[in-house]
This record gives sequence, structure tokens and C-alpha cells, in this order.
Amino acid sequence: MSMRRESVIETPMPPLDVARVRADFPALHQEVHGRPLAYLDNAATTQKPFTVIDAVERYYRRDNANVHRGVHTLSQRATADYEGAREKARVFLNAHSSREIVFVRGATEAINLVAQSFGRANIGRGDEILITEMEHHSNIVPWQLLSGQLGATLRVAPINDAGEVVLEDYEKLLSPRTRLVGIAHCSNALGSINPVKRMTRLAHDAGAVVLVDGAQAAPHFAVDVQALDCDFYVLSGHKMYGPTGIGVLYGKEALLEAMPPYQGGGEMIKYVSFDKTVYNDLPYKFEAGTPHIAGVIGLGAAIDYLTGLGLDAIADYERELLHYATVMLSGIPGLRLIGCARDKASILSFTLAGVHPHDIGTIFDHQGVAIRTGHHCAMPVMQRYGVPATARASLAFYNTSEEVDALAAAIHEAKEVFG
Ligand code: 7TS
Repeated sequence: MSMRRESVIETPMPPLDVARVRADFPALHQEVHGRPLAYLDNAATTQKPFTVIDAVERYYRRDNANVHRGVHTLSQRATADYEGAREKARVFLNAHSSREIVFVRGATEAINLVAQSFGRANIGRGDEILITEMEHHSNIVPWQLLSGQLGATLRVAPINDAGEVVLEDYEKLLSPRTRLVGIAHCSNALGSINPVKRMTRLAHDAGAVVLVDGAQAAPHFAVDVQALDCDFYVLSGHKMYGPTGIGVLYGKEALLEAMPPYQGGGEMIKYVSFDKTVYNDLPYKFEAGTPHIAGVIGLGAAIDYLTGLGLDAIADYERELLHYATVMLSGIPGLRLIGCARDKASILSFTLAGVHPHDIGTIFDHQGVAIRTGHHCAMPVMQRYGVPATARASLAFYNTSEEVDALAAAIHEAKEVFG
């Protein structure tokens, strides 16, 4: 038995069988406006496999109870599944301890938690917060709010034309005044993957704490928070094939331990009287109120699904698909690809001469091709490239080269309509 196990572990992961994978996602198999759906809006949210849908349904059908507070069987089952998902998230991120895994609503709430809890306790007047020019609004606005509240200054590391952070400028912006650095691991608008390990080391050398926004990274490749050595790492469940309304904040235990609570309420306390309240241990100190139990359990199933496919197999497949799509789109006259970083996830932002991105979206929808158009909650990126908006195709491991062909055909259709 043990020999069999060992041989399974030593066998390299098989390449991704996309036809089999697609069978796991019910929403992919439908027509839109009489055309087979090509769902290419995965950076906005991903579709869910049966295992995630079933896990959520099983909780509501069979195990529905509140967690951590009932001795009855249903509550024990719900608690075991909830805490089981925490352990899955810990392994997924290679965190040292499950006390470092806090369940939140999503990447947005995780960043706001760090800003308001860590930030208010550790950042003051005259201090600096450094982010990059490619951040999603959720890694800009919480720091602007905090800076305004504390009299701190927000600094921004620029990006080059390819959509890569200019590391020399980033390094120059780091100083003893820098208290916190916020970096996207992967940009939602450009696809650029940042060298966060190196950027973290540089920030630490300057004495700053580092938050990595992993919302667009975790669905595409393996993340190891201990190897990155970042202080905080945030995830959104719905971008990694799990439910909406659930996410993870990873924080180094010593930092979380020293931070004040973000919200007060039930669950986050050990003892309450009108004179004094004693807060709960980690991670419960940061999980006030009844959590999104079904969401956590669904996220656990999504992590199992990703791990089952293998993050390396996912990354390999998506790299090939990105290459195919880049070649296809680059050859189309009038098409401008925005974001050509050397290290890039399967996200293609583009503009089409003479066609407004919103019109592109509508025409594509009639071809069954789902993409996102707009500023992608990254307005400074649009400003950097001098465009009001882009069309964005974001590919997942269940997308195929035929769907990329459908995208190219839809682009030609848009050019004909407006050309
Ligand atoms: N960070 C990045 C890099 C993101 O792409 C997003 C959402 C968030 C944070 C916020 O995640 P939430 O789950 O808390 O909303 N990005 C997108 C997008 O690109 N299209 O729709 C949402």
C-alpha cells in the first residue's frame, strides 16, 4: 500500500485534459445568443466545478448549523468542515500555521482589514505607504483612506510600457519612512506577474511590511507565502473557482497577534463584561460574527479541485494558451495589446482602433464570447496608457484554442461592423 502511494507521488502530474476538465463545469455548456458560450471573463470571476456546487449544497441540505458554538451533531459537522477548509487554505498557501489563515469576504475586505488594523496601529503622520501603478482599486483606495486618516503619504512605483514595475524606481521610493508596501502578485488589467519575492526582500531591507494582493495569482500558479516571505497575502475565493463572498487573509502570526481587532462582535471574544473584553485567539480574533460557512466549505472544495489538477499543470496549460492567443491577436491590424510583461498570466487587455471597448463587449456577447470591457477597477492603468478603457479576455485552464479562435472571429466581426 505504502509503495503504491510513493509511486503515485513520484509520477509527474499528467498534462491537463481540457475536455475532461470542462465536463466538471456545468455553466460552460450553454449557448448564448445561439452560439456556444466562450467564457473568457475569468479575471472577473471563474465558473464553479460540480464539487464546489455540491459542497455548498451539501452544507445547506444536510449540515446547516452555526460553527464553534453547538455541541449538537450538525454544528460539529459544520465546524469540522469549516476548520478543515482552513487547513486546506493553509496547505494551499504553505502557511506555517492555521492561526495565520483568516476568513474574510474577499481580497477587498482583507486589504481593508490590514489597512485599518495593522495600519492604524503602526503607521503615523509623515510615514509612507508604497504601492505600484498597476494596482486594483482595492489595493489603492484603502491606503488612500488610511493616509488621509493618519497624515501619511501614498507613494506609487511606476510601470514601464510593457506593464512591468520599474524596479530601480521602486527601490528608490523605499526609505526608512516606508511602513508598508502593497503589491499585486498579478495585475488584473495587464496580466503582469510581479517579482514579489525580490520586491519583498527590498521592502524588508528598508524596514517595511509587505502585503501581496494575490487575487489574480492564486488561480494561475502555486503560491508559497513562506518562500515569498511576505507579511500578508490576500485571496478571493470566487476568482479561484470557489464561491463569491469568501476570501482569505494570510498574515504572519506575530503580526496578526499584535494587531487590534478589525470588527467587534461575537466569536472574536473570550470574555466580555461592561468593564473589560478579552479577545479570542487567532484567527478568531479577526472573524467577528457568523461567518460565510457555506462559502468557506465551497472554497475548501475549490482548493481540493485546483490541487487535484495540479497548479503546475494549470500554469503550463495556460502559458501555452496565452501564447496561442497572443500570436492570434497580435496579427490583427488595429489591435493594440496593452500589457506585454515578460512574466505574464493568461490575461489579454486590448483596444481596437475605431471601436469603443463597450461596443466590443456587446458585439462579442452576440457571438457568445464573454469578456469584460471597461477600466477593470484599475483606472490608473488606463491613465498610464492613455486609454479610457480596454477589452479584456482572461483565460482559465478550461478554455480552449477553439474559444480563442472564437475571440479572434468576434474581433474581426467588430472591425467589420465599425470599420
Ligand atoms: N485585487 C485584484 C488584483 C483584483 O483583480 C480584484 C478583483 C480584487 C483585488 C478585488 O477582489 P474582490 O473579490 O474583493 O472583489 N478584480 C476584478 C476584475 O478584474 N474584474 O472584476 C473584478
